[in-house]
Amino acid sequence: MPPQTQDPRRRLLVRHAKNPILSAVDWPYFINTVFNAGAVRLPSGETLLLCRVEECSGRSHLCAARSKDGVTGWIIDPEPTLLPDAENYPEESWGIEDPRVVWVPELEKYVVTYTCYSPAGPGVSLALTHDFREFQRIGSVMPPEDKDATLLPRRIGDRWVMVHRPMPGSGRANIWISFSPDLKHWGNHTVVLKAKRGPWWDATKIGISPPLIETKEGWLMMYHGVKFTTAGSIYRVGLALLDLDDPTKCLRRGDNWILGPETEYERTGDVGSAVFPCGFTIDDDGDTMNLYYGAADTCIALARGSITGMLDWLGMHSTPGDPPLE
Ligand code: BMA
Repeated sequence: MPPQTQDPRRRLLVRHAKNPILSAVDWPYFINTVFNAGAVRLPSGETLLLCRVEECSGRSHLCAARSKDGVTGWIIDPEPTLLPDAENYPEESWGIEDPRVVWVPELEKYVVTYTCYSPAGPGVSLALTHDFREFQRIGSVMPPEDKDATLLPRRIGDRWVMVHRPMPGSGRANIWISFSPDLKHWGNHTVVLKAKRGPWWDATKIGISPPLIETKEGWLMMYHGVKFTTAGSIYRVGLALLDLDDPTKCLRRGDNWILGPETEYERTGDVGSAVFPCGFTIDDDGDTMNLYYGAADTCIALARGSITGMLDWLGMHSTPGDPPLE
């Protein structure tokens, strides 16, 4: 067995020394936990995290935190930024969760995909914003049970593309892609990546993590896998590459996870053994990724890595296409 320092995963994502970078004690109002944040770099150069905040009722809302260096000095909205609107959107009556944010040049707006939660179950909703102060809701676009959704930042052909994770009765949850002419009406639903079986880290339940990254080689997709064990679930993150022109086609799927719960703040919390990235920013070099992830459903942590490094790793540690289930 090679020493851990030889493990190629170690070089892909490096945890920040100041982790966790945000937790409930930092909040200007009383909350239970803060985790699973969408992330963008604003035109000012600031990093904005749109965080999932869990209230002491157990329901969640979204709150924006801004920082000059993306690590320290966070200025957090003094009140919730986006609250569930159960009156007009009953699908949000149990809260809103896990936002992913993409800048869409054609719309000159950020599109937020988030989980709307109600007695009917979790579904997918969309909202548009240009400043993270005013939001224009498109409403629910995927009925329960469905979650873990992100929009591609541009149309392919003339259709918008959404990656998401419906939850069928069988319990095996795969990643799907759907298409829309107008962001509201979605169809041509296609499975793009299937959950594996048996001992794999990504058996039974998978879903996207942050938004996809457009590279020359394809859409780089970080996705989470859930391993069920007798001691509970373990949430980890791995990589796949989708075809640029036809993202329903998986070009490569990594064998191993690249980020899993290891540290105290990832292993211990409201939901232990969970790392759950929903957003990243990219530095001026166009290659260094700052990946923001929820740790143990309790706080937000940061890991940095190189996109080129991830593509190189995928080239060496993956199987072409989406391998068969067995
Ligand atoms: C998933 C989502 C995430 C959560 C994770 C671990 O199903 O609901 O919001 O972080 O479980 O509890």
